[in-house]
Amino acid sequence: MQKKFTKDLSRTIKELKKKRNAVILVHNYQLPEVQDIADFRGDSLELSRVAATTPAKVIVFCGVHFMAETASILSPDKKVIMPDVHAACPMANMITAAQLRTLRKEHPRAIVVGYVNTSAEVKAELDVCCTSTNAVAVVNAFKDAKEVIFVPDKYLADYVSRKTGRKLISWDGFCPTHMRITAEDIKREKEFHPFAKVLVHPECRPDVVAMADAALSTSQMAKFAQNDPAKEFIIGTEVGIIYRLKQDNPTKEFYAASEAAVCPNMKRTTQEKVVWSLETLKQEVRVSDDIRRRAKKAIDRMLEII
Ligand code: CIZ
Ligand code: SF4
Repeated sequence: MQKKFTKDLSRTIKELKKKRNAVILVHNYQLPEVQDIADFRGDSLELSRVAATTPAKVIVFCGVHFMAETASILSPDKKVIMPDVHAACPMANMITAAQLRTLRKEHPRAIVVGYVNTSAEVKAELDVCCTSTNAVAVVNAFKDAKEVIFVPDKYLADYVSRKTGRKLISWDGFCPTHMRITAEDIKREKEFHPFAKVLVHPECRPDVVAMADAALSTSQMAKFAQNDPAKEFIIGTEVGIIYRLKQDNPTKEFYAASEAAVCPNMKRTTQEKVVWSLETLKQEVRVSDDIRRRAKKAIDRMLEII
């Protein structure tokens, strides 16, 4: 019964998509039922780039709020809607534009680098944006800077600092989902699966990152899993990506480092909500022109570096 219902919904979604000239963009951490109706799956930057180039007029963004904002910043002429606009990123909400302005005042000579997991208002205060894929390259591009501020993720800052050999002025932000993955988890999974490679996200705690074979963004994990000869992988990031990894690599095995690494905000979006958003064209995510222009500068500067 449940299966038939899901099938009907996906057919409805297909019809509505056509009617609305819409494209469905789905983040790697979304529920399987949402991944199943994706036109594109990826990380936030990959999806924003699709948003900017697609001929569709409506973007249904299945992810969290800052991601939909980023898509809207890069494609202001399109209507970006979220099936659940309350899907927020707690890490992005750990720093405000006013707090960042104060930090900048305390370090007037610093270059301000900000993770993509920030609100549009915070992006408008940055010199340059970065993602977990390119954070090291972005910081390396400012060799002459006397000081570098890196917000909001203290663990990603720690990882970048180690990789670049630079001291960074960081903020006390973190991802509550990646925090749940512990060194104990990695140790246990390695005992269960001694031949598996350990891939973790750099949002993980430093002791977890230190035990990994590689620290990678989700887009990098997807590529690594496809290209590496290993047949088994322990995955230290939000568990949603495992569904995609298994689909992309049916002959390989993927084990969650911790089943507790679930982002409740990423799980708010469902097929029912996608139907509702396509029917009503809600909830629209828009960024005011002034914020958009300033935030776009920080994103464009990143895109010039990578
Ligand atoms: O940028 C993204 O999509 C995030 C936050 C995670 C990742 O590494 O893909
Ligand atoms: Fe934010 Fe963490 Fe959820 Fe990603 S997994 S959206 S960083 S809370």
